[in-house]
Amino acid sequence: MTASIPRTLTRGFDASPRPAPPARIAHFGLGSFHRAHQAWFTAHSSDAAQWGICAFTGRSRGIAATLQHQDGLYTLVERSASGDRFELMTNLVEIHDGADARAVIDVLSRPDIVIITTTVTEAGYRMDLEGGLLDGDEELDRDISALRAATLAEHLGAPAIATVPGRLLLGLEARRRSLGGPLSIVPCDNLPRNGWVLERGLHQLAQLVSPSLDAWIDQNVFFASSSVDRITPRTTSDDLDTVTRATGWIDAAPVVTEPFASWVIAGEFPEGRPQWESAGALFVEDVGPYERRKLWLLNGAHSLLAVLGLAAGHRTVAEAISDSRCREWVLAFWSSARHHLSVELELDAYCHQLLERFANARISYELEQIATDGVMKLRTRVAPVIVAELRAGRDCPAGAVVLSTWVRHVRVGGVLSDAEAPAVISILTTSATPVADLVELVDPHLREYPDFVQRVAQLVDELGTTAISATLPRLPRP
Ligand code: CS2
Repeated sequence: MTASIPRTLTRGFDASPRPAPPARIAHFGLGSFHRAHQAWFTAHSSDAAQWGICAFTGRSRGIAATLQHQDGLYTLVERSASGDRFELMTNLVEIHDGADARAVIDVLSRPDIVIITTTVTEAGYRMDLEGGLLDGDEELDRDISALRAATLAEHLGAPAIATVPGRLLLGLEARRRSLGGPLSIVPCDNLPRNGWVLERGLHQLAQLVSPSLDAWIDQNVFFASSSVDRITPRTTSDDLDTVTRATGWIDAAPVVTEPFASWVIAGEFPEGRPQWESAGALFVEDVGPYERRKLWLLNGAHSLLAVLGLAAGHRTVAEAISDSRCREWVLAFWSSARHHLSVELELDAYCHQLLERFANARISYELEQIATDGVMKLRTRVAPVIVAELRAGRDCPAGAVVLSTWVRHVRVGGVLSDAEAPAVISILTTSATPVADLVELVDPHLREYPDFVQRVAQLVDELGTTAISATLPRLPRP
């Protein structure tokens, strides 16, 4: 008897019928998180057969060719502390390079496409937390000029557009011209008030590009806000082998994720949407309380572990949370955050579950991955807790420790991959008061609390330039 040779995934790779659902959702930012989260919720909705996804790549463009080769099919590996579950995902029906302007125009012109989702990282929106477009963003400025020219022309052509807001605007102009009708946009990044921010930012951009497009967006585009959650590490080559061994097929692009998944959404979908609630999504009037709980407790702890854990020589979240020093600081940060979170949201159970999720050592979630874009992440996940505590007349020791360790890191260890690295470098090379300026870069509100800034500066001095694993501060004992 000969063992059967594993075959590469395609819709017809074995005898099972795998019809592609009709394309009705466009997604920007085809990374692992999208495939573990929004695609999973859509695939598990009761009307999944009606909702196919056309996805555009973001920063990792190579994935387009790989997934096209597999007809959009991929394996989702749900990795719990005790084992793996394998699911074949079939609802990605078109994959495009995000830089392909003709594809953006074509997809968004189709009236059947009624929802856009985005996972483009917090920095990818090129907006501040009030939805203001970033000053001096050269790529965005080039996109504005290209979009102005394109919207004035009789045919849109295929302008080279580099930024996500620029691509969204190009697609919306195409839709306006094609009379494609209204649609809803659901941002799915860890940005506070993400729908509101994107709405304001896109309107500003549209005003600079074409006032009539801006008016059309006002009438036809519905912005939802959403809080997303599923810890999804980078796929490794071992994961590819694991999939083949367990399933008998070859998948060049599987996604590994934890069993937990949550999606809280507020918004209008006048042209319909998948029954995401049948897959466990929660529809609410106001995402705010859920968003703060998730951003501060999960993401705040993640960023804290990234800063302190890397300093202590750890590689993954599971390693860092098992270090009692890191764990104590997480608990201290949570105590501060919980003063400002709704008690109705079962915070004890939520934190307990988080500790279990973080401790799942079979999920190898790299601290370096979380440390990316640290300035924006500290601003949205950690600084609001510090500011809220200081405003309430309380201290936030965990906040001071994480900021000082981060400052020490960028001064001594170099800036990690960060969209705001130019601002950090400028402070480091020109400022007479670098600690205060770095703290202020993270959150200008902290300027109002000189004693706190002074304490961060003092901690930075104490940390010095020695290897931190030896000096990572301990939580003071009462
Ligand atoms: C993480 C998040 O990398 C990071 O910044 O904190 O990606 C986190 O894993 C997800 O938000 C979990 O839902």
